[in-house]
Amino acid sequence: MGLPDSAASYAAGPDLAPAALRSAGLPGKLRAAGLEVHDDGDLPHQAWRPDRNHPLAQNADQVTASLRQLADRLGPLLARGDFALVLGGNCTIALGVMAALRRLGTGTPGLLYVDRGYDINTPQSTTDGALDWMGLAHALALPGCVGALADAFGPRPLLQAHQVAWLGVELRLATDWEREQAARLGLHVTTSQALAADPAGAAMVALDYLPPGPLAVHFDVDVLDFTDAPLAENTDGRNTGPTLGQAEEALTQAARDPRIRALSIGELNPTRCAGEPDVLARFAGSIARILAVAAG
Ligand SMILES: [Mn+2]
Repeated sequence: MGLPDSAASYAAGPDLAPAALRSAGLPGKLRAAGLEVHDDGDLPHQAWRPDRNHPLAQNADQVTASLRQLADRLGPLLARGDFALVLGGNCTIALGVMAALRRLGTGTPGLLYVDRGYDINTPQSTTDGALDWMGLAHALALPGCVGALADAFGPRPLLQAHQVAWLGVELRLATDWEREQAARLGLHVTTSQALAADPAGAAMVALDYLPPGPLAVHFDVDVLDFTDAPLAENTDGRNTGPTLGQAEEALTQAARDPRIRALSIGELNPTRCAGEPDVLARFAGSIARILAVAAG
């Protein structure tokens, strides 16, 4: 399923990702890897525009409505036993996936959050007003978050700290607020450096921390070394972090985990690789190999 939506982003661009991944041959590569694919299509296209009435939490109502729609669409699909591949869009899509997993009622769900950032800012901790790096603050219902989004999926919090393991965080890019919250809540974090040094080992440590219920993996492509794979909206990751091949190793480890039910991909902006569009096919190939392991 695609979520061609950049309402929570810094600018338009990530809304183009589902179409770009389809054109790069993702469905065909999944089938060639032996998977049975049902393309559930896309939710409505929404391109970012400035929200001058709510500058510090831009387009929050639109984002909330779209995530509720995502959770509703994923529910029946997960209930019939399908694996969900969700193409964002931005990192807030992880909330829609976790809401759907919680509703399954098959145990406490866990989230492996593969991201260069914690994404636990709030409208009060930054002046940017982009919800894409505030998603998990809303899942955890941290002080200062937007009530409507924190309450969008039933009783808050959607997630407790013990349900999330962060993998690939670049600590020097975290805001002071994020560092304080991570320390206060004892968040389980594996750094970008540790992920690149031992991808499978780092993933195993993170997976070990998570509860026994259904597992979702969220893959923000900003975790990647941007020079190796120029895919992310955020270009901070030049010459640091795992290569696409190393990230594939880590996600393959997660794919071997019997709890896995969903993979979401966020923050891919296809205009970033206009000069080297082949990277999209390379990325699609990695995703297909990872999901083939999950299915096997
Ligand atoms: Mn992110």
